[in-house]
Amino acid sequence: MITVIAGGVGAARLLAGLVRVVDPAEVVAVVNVGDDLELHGLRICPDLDTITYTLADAVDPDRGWGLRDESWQAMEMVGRYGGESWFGLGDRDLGTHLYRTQRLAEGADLVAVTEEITRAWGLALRLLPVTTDRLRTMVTLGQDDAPGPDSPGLTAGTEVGFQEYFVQRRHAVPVAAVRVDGADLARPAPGVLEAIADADVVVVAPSNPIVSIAPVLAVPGVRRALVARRDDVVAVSPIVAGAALKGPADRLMTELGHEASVVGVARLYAPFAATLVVDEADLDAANIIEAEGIRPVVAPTVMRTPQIAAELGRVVIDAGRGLA
Ligand code: FO1
Repeated sequence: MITVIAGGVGAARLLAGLVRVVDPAEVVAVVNVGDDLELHGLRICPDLDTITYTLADAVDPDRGWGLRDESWQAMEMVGRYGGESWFGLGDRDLGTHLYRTQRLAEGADLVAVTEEITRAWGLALRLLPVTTDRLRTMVTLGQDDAPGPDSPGLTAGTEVGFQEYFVQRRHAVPVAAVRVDGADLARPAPGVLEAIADADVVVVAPSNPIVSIAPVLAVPGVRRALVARRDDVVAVSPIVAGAALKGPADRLMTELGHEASVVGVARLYAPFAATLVVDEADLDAANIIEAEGIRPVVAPTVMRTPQIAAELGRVVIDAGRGLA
């Protein structure tokens, strides 16, 4: 079994590569739910849906999230009434949130509903929300020296939900702190700790270390379960040559006092991962990474094509099995 600690887009791309080199039924993704939000009375799970749509080859390739061939009539109607239309919910995507919300209201839990949705898309891999309890990544905004149209002069110290930071303000504002609301009371969903304990290899996907990976590890018991498997944990750096490939991972690391580089990622991940896969662009950092107590493996990590994603999947599995 290959267990993958997963956020959104980067994790979805790696998973799409992994399922081309191993039996998809052997893959379990433990997925972040800290990005989730309630909007229009609906429960929305961006990371679960991004992975589902990507693996079903239904995701919009340009956005990396949401469905291709989407229309936006419903949100236009909401906007017409002055309702909240800043979070882009497409008309087909809304069907997912309607179904999930109804099933949760009927008393089904998020593990069961996620299973129903992935099965409906014909996926063989298992997606597990890290918890079925409430978990919300909250972002405290820092001093914005260049207020723009996306951050209407908000004072430093304002705390907003993750999507209000990431989408509504287009993450165009500095961050002073990130916390995971509900982490202290959340319990790992059934199967999560077993998926980590029983895996041949545990993979930390190239997701945002601060707002995708950290919230998963913030659920009591999860980080400890990873530390116990450290020798078999392989992480893939989301930072390449000092920059994030998508989203604010580099800026968030800097704003929160970490080095936005593969060395900064190595320092964050060394306690629970024995191996860090970095892109060839970071070959010269290999010895510094080693000094941080984590073994570097250098390979192409920019998944421009499904073939590169599959090759990266192969590298990750071999590294986890001590073959690379
Ligand atoms: N990201 C955006 O940048 N703008 C959006 O309007 C947006 C809407 C959206 C709707 C459903 C969904 O599943 C994801 C959506 N995302 C949007 C992406 C989402 O904010 C991120 O994928 C994750 O939360 C971070 O990985």
